[in-house]
Amino acid sequence: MTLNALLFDVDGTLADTERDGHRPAFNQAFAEAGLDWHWDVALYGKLLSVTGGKERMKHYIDHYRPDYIKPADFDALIIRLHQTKTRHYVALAERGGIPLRPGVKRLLQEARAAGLRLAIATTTTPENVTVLLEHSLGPGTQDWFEVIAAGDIVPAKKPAPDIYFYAMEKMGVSASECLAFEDSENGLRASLGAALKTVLTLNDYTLDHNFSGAAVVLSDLGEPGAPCRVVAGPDLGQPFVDVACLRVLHSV
Ligand code: XBP
Ligand code: MG
Repeated sequence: MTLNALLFDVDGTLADTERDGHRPAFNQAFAEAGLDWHWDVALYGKLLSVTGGKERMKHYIDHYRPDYIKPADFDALIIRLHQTKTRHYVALAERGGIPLRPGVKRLLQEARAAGLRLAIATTTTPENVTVLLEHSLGPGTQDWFEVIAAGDIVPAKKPAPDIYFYAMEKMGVSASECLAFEDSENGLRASLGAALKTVLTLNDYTLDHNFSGAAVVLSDLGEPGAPCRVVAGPDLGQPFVDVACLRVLHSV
């Protein structure tokens, strides 16, 4: 089967959004609501085991704040906090405060030129994706993606494969003609659960994750002047990932 489509995760894959994007946005929302909740860099790394911002806040309360007495309208509070958090995240991304990871823009441009179809499959909120694309990839670039599958559109978030199934169904493609791009163990479980060969680019929060099953594990996608490192898997034979390299990874 030839390679026809690339499916991208967003957080940690297109950009390092978690530590300096989502985390401070959560903290701003907590402070604005007068709550004494605060997520430092290390704690946030632990909380990332739960995907989805609303789910993550509930997990924090259940596992780290036995002292907190939930109000009767706790679920509504979580929804309000998440809306405020999204507002702060969007404002940061609009200021261009969240740069793309190395090689992402180059590979997307090359993939488009090669006629590959593109989609997004992420757990984060849709507005977060569009603002990141518009301000970090460039104006109008959300149109590069045939499908932006995001957030609560599927009830079961990663590591469930549902968001990938949703994106592939919308595109009318089968897993065997696609490659997925992920950065985390939960993301990889989702993509492998959808039978997708997966290119893994790790980051500081995912260094010690289990990436068995990935087609290749890389430091990043690399650039001509800034080579990537192969952490596990086949030698690329070149310093950066391009479409030719993706076709080889897809064929084995
Ligand atoms: C991303 C997530 C998201 C973000 C926060 O995981 O789990 O919850 O951390 O975004 P993945 P929201 O990269 O595997 O898709 O607050 O909008 O959920
Ligand atoms: Mg991710």
